[in-house]
Amino acid sequence: MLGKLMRKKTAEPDRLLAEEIASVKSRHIPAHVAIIMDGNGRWAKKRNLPRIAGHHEGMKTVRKISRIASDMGIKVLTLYAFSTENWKRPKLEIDFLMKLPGEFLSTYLPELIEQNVKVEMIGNFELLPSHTKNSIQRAIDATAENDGMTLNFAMNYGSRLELIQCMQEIAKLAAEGKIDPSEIDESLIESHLMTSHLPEPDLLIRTSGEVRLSNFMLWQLAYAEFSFTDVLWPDFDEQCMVSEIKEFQTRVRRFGSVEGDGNT
Ligand code: V07
Repeated sequence: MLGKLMRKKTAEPDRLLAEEIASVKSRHIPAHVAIIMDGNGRWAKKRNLPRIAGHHEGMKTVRKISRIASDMGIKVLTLYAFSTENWKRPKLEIDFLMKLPGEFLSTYLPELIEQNVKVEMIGNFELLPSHTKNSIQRAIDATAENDGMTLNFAMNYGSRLELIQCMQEIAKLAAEGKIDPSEIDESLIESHLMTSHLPEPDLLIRTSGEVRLSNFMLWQLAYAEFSFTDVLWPDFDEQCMVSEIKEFQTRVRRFGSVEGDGNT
């Protein structure tokens, strides 16, 4: 009896969600969604828990949102997991954060493989602790042949550093006489960014009510739709993600056209 009641309680939202996914899929799906996963510390504070408890809960949200993004047919999901500024946090918190990729992957890698997800990373890989690098590299290798959704983690990523490295590479080519400065255009710059192989994000979501970019994909987000939600990342669920995509679908994308690009 109890089992039946519990099933009824959970099956109905599942069916509604499945219907919503089907309806969302019949319209234009953003190819690339980028998310700033903010509010983990605040989620923990509200519950009198240590910040690391919020980070751990946030990791479970990563799993939920990756799965539904893949179900909706999103081709690339970029998640801002650790910024170059995050090194300023207390050492114990950093140590905990650096263990999350290993924990996440030892729990969920089989599931990602089953979903045909390809794991990738942008950011300065070399400066991560070796146990973190090893976990991520193993996941990248194990999923390299997958051709479903790309789950792209921004780890030790900062957009200004990315642009500095890009400019240094291009300046070197110019100094060596391999290119002429007049050949520097958008496509050359893009080819020297960490996202050179990915489409530009169509949608940026930031959770937890902060309305800032915080050094995230400054070049790549030039034409993206932005969505800021007050929901804290650990509370951001499948329904929130579907609603974000539905909202995206109602916005008219007019970039490059004469009308309504906001600069005339
Ligand atoms: C982290 C959980 C999500 C909220 C934001 C802060 C804490 C998953 C990963 C991860 C990274 C690379 C990878 C597999 C998983 C992760 C960090 C923090 C540093 F290949 N969640 N998560 N990495 N949080």
